[in-house]
Amino acid sequence: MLTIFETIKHIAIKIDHEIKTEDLGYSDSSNSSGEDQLKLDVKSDYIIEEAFKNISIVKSLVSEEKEGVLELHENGKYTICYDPLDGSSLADVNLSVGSIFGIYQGELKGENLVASAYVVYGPRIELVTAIKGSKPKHYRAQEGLFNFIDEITLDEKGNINAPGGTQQNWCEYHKTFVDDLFSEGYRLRYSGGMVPDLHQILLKGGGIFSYPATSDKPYGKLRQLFEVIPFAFIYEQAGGQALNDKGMRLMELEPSHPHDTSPCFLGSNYEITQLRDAYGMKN
Ligand code: AHM
Ligand code: MG
Repeated sequence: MLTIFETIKHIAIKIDHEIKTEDLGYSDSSNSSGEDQLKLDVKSDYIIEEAFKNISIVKSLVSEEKEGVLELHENGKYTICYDPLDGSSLADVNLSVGSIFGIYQGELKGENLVASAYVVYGPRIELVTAIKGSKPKHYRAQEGLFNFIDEITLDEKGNINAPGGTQQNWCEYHKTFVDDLFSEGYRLRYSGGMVPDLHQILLKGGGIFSYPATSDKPYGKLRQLFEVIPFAFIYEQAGGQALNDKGMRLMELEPSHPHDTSPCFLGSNYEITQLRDAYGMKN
């Protein structure tokens, strides 16, 4: 796993360079969800693919930017599902973006995720890695090297509320849930990039990020293998919880297609209890 995390560090430095220098416009192509791809999406995807091509423990790759599985090494152990540049449409307004990596062993489903990592490209480059049985580790890059900062532990209760999705399309009980948190004094912190939004909650002690089912997106927006499950793992390892809208752990998701999405709620314990009450989920 160390080799994979080391490779991610090299990838992060390269993608950060592209973010700072590449043209911010669209490419001529679209991804498997039918969305137009930015040149940065295509470049980041290429950087990741090239980097893992040489790592023999990597059996295959699945990218948010591509349909299907890219087989790399027959005797490899892991499949890496990744979102090369999440929130890339925020790059042209100079907000933070990120890369997300879910490392799976065996069939592609939540319970087979063995490690995950994400990179935040902001004023600095930061990396968080997680493996089973230990707290997530937080690193910050300086002059091309990643220094270990600390292990991440979520407080039982935070004060950040990051509610995703278009409000007009929320259902009533979701509106009530979000409003009740604000009435308790929670502060709105939402950039529209899930990587910096979830990173902020992790580092500032706690709170909740939600991307619910909406009338226009009944299965949510965020993709299970590349976005939802890797972050669910990190939140659980940090002492928090991660559920879908039925109260099921996101780590129990079993996508039937690599690009399947899920409503998702990730947060510290207090906010997840509030969610269960508002949604009428069983405890
Ligand atoms: P992307 O992978 O196409 O960049 O989409 C994912 C992003 C998340 O970072 C963010 O939470 C969400 O889309 C916001 O979407 P929207 O503004 O459409 O609600
Ligand atoms: Mg994404």
